[in-house]
Amino acid sequence: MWVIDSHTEGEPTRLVFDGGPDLGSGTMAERRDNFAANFDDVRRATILEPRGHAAMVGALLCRPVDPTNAAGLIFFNNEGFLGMCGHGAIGAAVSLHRLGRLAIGRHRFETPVGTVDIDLHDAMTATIENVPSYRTHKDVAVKVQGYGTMTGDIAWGGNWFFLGHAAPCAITPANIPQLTAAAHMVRASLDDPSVDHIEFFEPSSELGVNSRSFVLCPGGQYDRSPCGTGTSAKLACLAADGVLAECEDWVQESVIGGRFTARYRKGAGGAIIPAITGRAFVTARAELFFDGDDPFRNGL
Ligand code: PYC
Repeated sequence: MWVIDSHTEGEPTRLVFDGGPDLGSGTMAERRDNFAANFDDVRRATILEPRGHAAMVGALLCRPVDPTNAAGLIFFNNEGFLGMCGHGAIGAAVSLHRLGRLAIGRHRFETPVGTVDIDLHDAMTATIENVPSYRTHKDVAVKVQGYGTMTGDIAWGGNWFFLGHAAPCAITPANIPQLTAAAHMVRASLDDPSVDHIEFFEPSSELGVNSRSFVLCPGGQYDRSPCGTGTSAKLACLAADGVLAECEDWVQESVIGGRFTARYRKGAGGAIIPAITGRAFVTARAELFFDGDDPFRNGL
């Protein structure tokens, strides 16, 4: 299997560009279901130790259903599969460009939750125009053992998010263990298991940055990037509250200081179409081996 690794604002993506499982010719959602049902050992072997690590996000490059689209992408992590992945789509675009398979310019990627536009500006910078994003619940009060009642919104940005109005402590790298523990407790306290990403926000002290966030991903890892789908969910809430105008920039910073610049245009039925700009850097290109005698060949 051939992979190319990158990080987008600190968050890793491993793009499988050759030698991945044959998932047939259905939609990306059908192929994702086939992947989950029949090739979960491939998911694990590709990104877990000893070849990867728990924070790694995988992206399987697929032939698109619509030949006018650039590619299909199926995103996966240490625990399972993602609907969309903003940092992963930016990483995939930059990596495909490095491989000579994607020109600078505008393209479309098919994902399990819809087709997204990607504008590759240069060899490291891309804007992803995400799937329609929207808030479903405002000011949900959640009783969280050890933390009292925490309130937040629930929104879709290509994955489901609970967006806490307040953080349990300052959003700093030193507090990542406490933030992770609190976000785990929030997730365990929510009624809806499909809401599997938890975000906390605080205002940023950096000039030109609107907000700093902490994002817990479904596999228990924190997002090193500001999270493309999470920023999309945030924009959906800001738009619904009338505090961010169409086309106005919103700069979202991650707990480790990575930044996305985001904006939205209005979509159908009250949804917004978020656009997220960020940078990715290619870190490696490798052939992965799976030795039949290796007791840990399917990952740890
Ligand atoms: O950037 O959308 C994102 C994302 C989801 C999970 C990790 N990153």
